[in-house]
Amino acid sequence: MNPADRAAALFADEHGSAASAVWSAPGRVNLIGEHTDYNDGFVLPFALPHRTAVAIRPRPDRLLSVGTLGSDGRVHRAPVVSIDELSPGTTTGWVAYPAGVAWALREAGFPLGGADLVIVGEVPTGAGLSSSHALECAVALALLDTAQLAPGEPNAPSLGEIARLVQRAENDFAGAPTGLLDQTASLACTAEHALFYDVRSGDSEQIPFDPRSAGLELLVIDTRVKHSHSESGYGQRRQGCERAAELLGIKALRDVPGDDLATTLPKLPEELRPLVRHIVTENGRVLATVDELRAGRYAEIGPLLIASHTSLRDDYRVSSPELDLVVDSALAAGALGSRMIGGGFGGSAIALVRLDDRHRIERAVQDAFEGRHLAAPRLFTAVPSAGAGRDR
Ligand code: GAF
Repeated sequence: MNPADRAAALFADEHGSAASAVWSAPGRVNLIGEHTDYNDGFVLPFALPHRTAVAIRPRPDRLLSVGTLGSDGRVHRAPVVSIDELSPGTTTGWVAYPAGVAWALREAGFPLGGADLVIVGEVPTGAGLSSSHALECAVALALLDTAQLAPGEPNAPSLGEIARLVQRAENDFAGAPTGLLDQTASLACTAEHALFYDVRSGDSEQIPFDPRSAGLELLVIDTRVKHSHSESGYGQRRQGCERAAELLGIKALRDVPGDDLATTLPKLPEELRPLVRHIVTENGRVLATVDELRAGRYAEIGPLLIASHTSLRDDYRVSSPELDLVVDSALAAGALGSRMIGGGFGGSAIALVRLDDRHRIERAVQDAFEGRHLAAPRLFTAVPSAGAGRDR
């Protein structure tokens, strides 16, 4: 059963009658453009088929009751909270994500009543595939729907505005200083496309991306080493970038032209130079990848993926031994390109492979993990899929 049907069925079990709507939102893979989003740069994500669904029904008392399907097959209900009493720090654990979205919507002046929610998620958690944003985007859309403000309704906020509200929930309520990549991907991606998104201008373009049509597959390889933004060096990297921009007298590192790197870097303290080099070169790689995809030259993006990983590993220093092992073993076995994705410090990598090589490469990565006595990685083929929407 898909997560939307499951959420609808569980809602009826839990609450004795049907939900008024079910919304779902996907996890994402970022093809390239890592850590560029909070530097006003370019990203190129696509949505995964894995989704988080939220069955919802409004209630009149401004209370929020949230249940989520656990790995034990049971619905775990968090204590009921009053929407009026939500404030950062009052809620911890998984419920901070849906509660944070309600808080951000309330703060922005949206006329929310209360709601009962039942959540079913199938995006792997802690895998760098944006499970928290899938949850937050589905909750945001479901809550807006209870106020007749879902996309398509008169006076509904735009997808860009919803993405910013979700970012506020994540930054100020859940305490993770993330950028705009993941929410935008979850809300705005379409099947068989990657989303070329310019974070500064808010402009986006759907770029056809269907690896199978070129005899290729894009594998996602989850190292099963959990990553967490609030505990990781993510915030430190972000602060480093902001400091560098300030020292250079520019709004964001987006403003350093690629051909100015040689003159720009010596103006900065030694420790900030590799961060700046990564952001500037990564923005260039996004643009180059878009050019290749537009020309239908999918295999040609391989070297760009490899260069992105090298830059994330050596300059931005957000890779991990397990992510490097995936990339090295996949490339040694014939992958056309491979790199870590997402915030880093754990989570997943991708590998672009020829269909005929898939099983050999999969085996090689598994053997490499077994050889180091590491837990077996989880592998699947990523199919660019639809963004968030209403299921029922
Ligand atoms: C995480 C963050 F949530 C994104 O905003 C982005 O910065 C990404 O790491 C790195 O590109 O997924």
